[in-house]
Amino acid sequence: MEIESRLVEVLQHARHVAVLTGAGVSAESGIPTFRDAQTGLWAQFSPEELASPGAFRRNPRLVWEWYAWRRELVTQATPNPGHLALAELERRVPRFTLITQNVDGLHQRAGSSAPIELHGNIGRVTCSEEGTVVDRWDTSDEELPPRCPRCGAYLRPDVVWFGEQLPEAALAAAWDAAQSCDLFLSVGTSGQVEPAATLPRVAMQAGATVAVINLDVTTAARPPLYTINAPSGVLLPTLLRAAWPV
Ligand code: BV8
Repeated sequence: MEIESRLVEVLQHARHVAVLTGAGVSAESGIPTFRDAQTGLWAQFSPEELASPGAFRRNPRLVWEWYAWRRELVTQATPNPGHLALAELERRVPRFTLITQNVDGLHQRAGSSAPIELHGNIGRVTCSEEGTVVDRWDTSDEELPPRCPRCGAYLRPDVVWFGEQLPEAALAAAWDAAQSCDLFLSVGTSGQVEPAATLPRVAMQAGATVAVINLDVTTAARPPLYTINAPSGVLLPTLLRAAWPV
């Protein structure tokens, strides 16, 4: 796969690389992307219907079980070469910021040191009233969702639902990185969900080179914008090897 030499040069000389990842980066780990997360049992629901406070209020058990199903998928999954390439990239450049929309924790398992989790992490559970993380709860009784051992409210996944605010510090750190980086990679995201989808534009307006790596990218590109139609698990290792041949 041929990568534009200009982009490789920008990467080799970049002071600060920022990367935004979406569900496409975990697709090659066998985790359905958000748009096709609805397979089989869940086909009759749309993510926006299940990933919202309203859905949890109306049917807490259904929402809890959807996340339990996805948590199981994530536990079975392993980081793919795209995740591993991003963990290596962090070691190759002077300053690196990884911003992820994914809630699967695969970047951490691949060795990325401090990904900014804009939408939370499905591996964590919080009290739906107190907002604090709950590590252990009573699994003896059948009731789902389980209840907070402190206040008795339902437990919920520690993810940001549609209509909920993103964690302020995470969003601010992501915005800062987009404004100060000299190379911004947007990888495996359809760019449908705000405010994450605005980050590549913030980087472009701040003068960064932006590369969009996706399977269905269509925009016509000319520097400082690059678009590459390729699976991230193939493209990212290829990009690293082009910049830093072993
Ligand atoms: C907010 C966690 C302020 C949960 C997620 C009306 C009312 C209320 C809100 C809104 C509204 N209109 C707009 C909004 C804002 C809303 C929004 O953007 N809605 C969209 C649907 C229009 N945003 C919010 O609500 C956010 N909060 O704005 O607060 C506010 C508050 C109240 C009212 C207004 C504003 C919160 C958004 C966070 C939602 N939570 N996840 C969970 O996971 O269950 S979002 C979830 O969907 C993911 O985290 C991810 O961000 C998103 C999916 O996007 P992608 O990651 O891009 O995945 P997708 O499947 O779409 O695309 C995959 C791509 O990869 C594809 O392009 C594919 O081609 C490519 N690909 C596939 N395989 C590969 C590949 N690429 C490379 N290699 C491969 N192998």
